[in-house]
Amino acid sequence: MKIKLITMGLLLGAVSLIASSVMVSDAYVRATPPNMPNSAAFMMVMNKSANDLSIVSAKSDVAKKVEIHTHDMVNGMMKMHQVEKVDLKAKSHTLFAPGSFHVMFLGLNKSLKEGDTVDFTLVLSNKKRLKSVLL
Ligand SMILES: [Cu+2]
Repeated sequence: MKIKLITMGLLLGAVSLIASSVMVSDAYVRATPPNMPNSAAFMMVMNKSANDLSIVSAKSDVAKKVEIHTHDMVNGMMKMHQVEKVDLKAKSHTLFAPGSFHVMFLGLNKSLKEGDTVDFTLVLSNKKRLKSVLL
């Protein structure tokens, strides 16, 4: 079902990994045709703890720059822009999805094919790191 939402590219697969009380599930990255410089990762992030947290940055070797983005409606058009953080309210989940929050990979070091492995790290406000591996 998710694949149908993606205009270009395919699901690379999904794995979830855990760092303490925050969990990532259903993570996937857009596959890219050759010469496509950018891609994005989407996922569900669950904060199972009793504390409000936030994601403050993301890191990966797959691209020169990794940013956290969201989309807003500007003059009737969806535009994406970088955000400083994504709040993860206590005992709730936050969706990274097309048209909303996403981890943006800018300047890919290679094109991403279905079946590739992409790993990236989300840095939380409590200094903990969530390592996600997309297969
Ligand atoms: Cu973006």
